[in-house]
Amino acid sequence: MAIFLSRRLIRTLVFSVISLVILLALLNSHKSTAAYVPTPFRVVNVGSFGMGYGSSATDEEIDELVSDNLTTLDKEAEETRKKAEKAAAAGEKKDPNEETEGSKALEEAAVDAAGKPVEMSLMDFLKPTFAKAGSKPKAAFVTLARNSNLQGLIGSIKKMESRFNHKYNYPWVFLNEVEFSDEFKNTVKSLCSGPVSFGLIPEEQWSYPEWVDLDEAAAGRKKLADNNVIYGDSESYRHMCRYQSGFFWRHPLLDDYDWYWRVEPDTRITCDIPYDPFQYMQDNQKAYGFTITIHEYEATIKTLWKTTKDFLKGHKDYIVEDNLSKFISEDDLETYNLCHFWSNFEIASLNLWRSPQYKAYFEYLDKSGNFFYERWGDAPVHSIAAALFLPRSAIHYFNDIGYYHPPYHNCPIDADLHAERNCECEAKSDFTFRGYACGRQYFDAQKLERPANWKEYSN
Ligand SMILES: Nc1nc2c(ncn2[C@@H]2O[C@H](COP(=O)(O)OP(=O)(O)OP(=O)(O)O)[C@@H](O)[C@H]2O)c(=O)[nH]1
Ligand SMILES: [Mg+2]
Repeated sequence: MAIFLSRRLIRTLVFSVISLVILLALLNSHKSTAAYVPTPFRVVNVGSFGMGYGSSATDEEIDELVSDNLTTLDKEAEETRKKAEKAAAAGEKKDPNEETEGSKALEEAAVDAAGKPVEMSLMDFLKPTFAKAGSKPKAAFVTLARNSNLQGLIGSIKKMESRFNHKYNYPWVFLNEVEFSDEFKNTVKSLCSGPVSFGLIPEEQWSYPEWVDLDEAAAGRKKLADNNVIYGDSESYRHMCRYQSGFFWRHPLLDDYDWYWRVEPDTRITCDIPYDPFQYMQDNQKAYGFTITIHEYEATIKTLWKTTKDFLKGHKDYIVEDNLSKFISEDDLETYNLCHFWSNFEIASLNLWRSPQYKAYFEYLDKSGNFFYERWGDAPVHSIAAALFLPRSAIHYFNDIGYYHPPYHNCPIDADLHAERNCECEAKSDFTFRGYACGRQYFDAQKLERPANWKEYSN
């Protein structure tokens, strides 16, 4: 009897343990698929457009954010980075005959033996990237900066690490047209939890191309400066915009990556990011992700739309079906409404810019010289390309990522999400539905229903 009872007891115990293990496994698998899926939107028709202005953050707000005491985290970051660099160095010693899956292979597949582009849609070009669904994305943060941006960058990196990257240890690539100082390198290395590399920009990518007339460029700068246009007289700003449009993704330090997250000085991630946005992009066939939309200063892009239309005349097939063109034009592409994704934050596919379609578009724009004669920004250039050459399903609004670039915030206006993600931004500072933003145009173009409470945050 005693033996019989204890056998029954053992069987019950074994059964309970197995059930518990199965239950835990189920819960865990549910978490891993659901974790990176941001709040879904429903698809319905939406209303009209109005004017208003977003609220600005104060200098005190920035100071308070910068002065965060993250010393323990910094040490942890440095230790993790060292480990990650060792692992990366070990990985570099791989078989040189191993087939490369990097940018070179993709670009080679897009041309024939004679170097002529093969007929291939942009989504076909991106297919090998999306075929990697489920595997860890080849991704890096990319920061273009001057040595003098160091102080502004410290806060940006600390927040990115504490809100997201300390769990993922993605690498960071810093680019500059002059050598980074030792102080710059040592400081940022001590803050990043992943491998860090520093790249020098080739001179021909940060200087005037031979077809640009320098007198005409000087006259163009004077005209914008006389009209008080921001950065109107700046040459370096123009080189920066041209570089961000046509070159950063060609830097050899990025060759092995599929994805990048652009980070600028003086920006802040203001809510926890408890999932991997790169993974979300890769697994869901997204090619371009953003947080803030805004109107461009018309004076800086007087002929951008005309030049774009001229280009499209020869490349009608580049405009894909079910694109996001309504985001950039409300009259069937007759005129540009100045809406764009604010490119100081981008989580996107490097292969989008490496595609034959985008490269041809950039070359055409560049030949006009108007990155210099006018002051074309990389934000409208990227946005127009994404809105026309990608299906709208490949463009993603990270409504759940709290982000601040002076003077505008993307801050979740959903109270539950705001609390769940530990946001430090104020929902009332959210820019999305203010008149100068383009959230309304975006939601319309994507046929998304605006959040129920959007009007409270609209002026
Ligand atoms: N290396 C280098 N980086 C630059 C230069 N000018 C701007 N950048 C970087 O390019 C990015 C965009 O420049 P910003 O000055 O922030 O331009 P912006 O965001 O339009 O304007 P702000 O409102 O001033 O932030 C930032 O990451 C800067 O650090 C430059 O001359 N050299
Ligand atoms: Mg900036």
